[in-house]
Amino acid sequence: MRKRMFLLWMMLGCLLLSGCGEKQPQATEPSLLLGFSQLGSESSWRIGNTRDIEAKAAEYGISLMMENANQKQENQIAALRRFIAYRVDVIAFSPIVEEGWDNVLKEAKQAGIPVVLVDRTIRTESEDLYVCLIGADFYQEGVSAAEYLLRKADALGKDHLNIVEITGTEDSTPMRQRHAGFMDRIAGDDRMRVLESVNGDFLKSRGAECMRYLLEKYGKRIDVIYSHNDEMTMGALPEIEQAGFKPGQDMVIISIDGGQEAIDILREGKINCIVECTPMLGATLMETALALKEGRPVSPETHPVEQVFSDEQDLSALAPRGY
Ligand code: GYE
Repeated sequence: MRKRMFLLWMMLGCLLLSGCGEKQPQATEPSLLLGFSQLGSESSWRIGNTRDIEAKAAEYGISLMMENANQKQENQIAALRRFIAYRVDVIAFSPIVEEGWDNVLKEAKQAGIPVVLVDRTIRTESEDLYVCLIGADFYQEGVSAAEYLLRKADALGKDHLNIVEITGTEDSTPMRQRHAGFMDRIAGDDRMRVLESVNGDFLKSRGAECMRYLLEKYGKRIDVIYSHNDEMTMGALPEIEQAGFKPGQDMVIISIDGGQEAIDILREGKINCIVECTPMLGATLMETALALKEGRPVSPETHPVEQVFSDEQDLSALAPRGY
């Protein structure tokens, strides 16, 4: 793959250097060149998303320039600038945070290259700096997590539940909206009390650190852990066990994503509920890129259909998750 990418970049470089930047109608020319800036590899969700985009680009015969920003916004901005310099047909990116994109997006607009947001959204001065968003409804995911908890509280007959929240990357769309949806939905139910929200940056190691801190501070007062992704949940679980508690029994564990490893842990009973967030956005991205290249209209927002997996269901027949 790397070798193929390298050759492609070399070919493009030669074309630019020889003053032939304009695409020539050659038999070997790909139908569409898509530049995609992935934000990092922080989770199995992200790795699944990267693989899906690569696989779908190959399936659709779309030439993909993929760059991984390793969790740094400045790397993403640099990648977008390279895509503009290479005059790709379409730029797509998964913005690590919501703010700080206006300048580079204005450059893309001036170059006449349409921009598609994948997975997360941004805040801009003007909405016309990008064409559309393909990603999950994170607010609804937060609402679904809260609705599971309300049902669980009924089932347990509890009149009081202390909640701790481990959130994703600060200022990212899933962090903001998963928090907001959850808080809005539990508001007004006086059984629910949030002790503290801490930032785990969507990382397993940070999930463990956050959990250690929360256990030291609140110990057995914690009834519920709401974690914004599976990775942080999997970091937190061993900490809970080491502190002498049984996750899934002494503490209700709610997670988001639904990768295979977490689903297996849910089946073991150590996680109570996982709200699905699918990383399989590649096909919609390829369809969108082709439509943009051909000047067809695209829908401004596309959300994948998502489910909730929990200890309320029989999950024995659930198909392999693929991420
Ligand atoms: O939930 C998390 C990943 O933006 C939906 O980012 C994505 C989130 C996903 O790191 O695992």
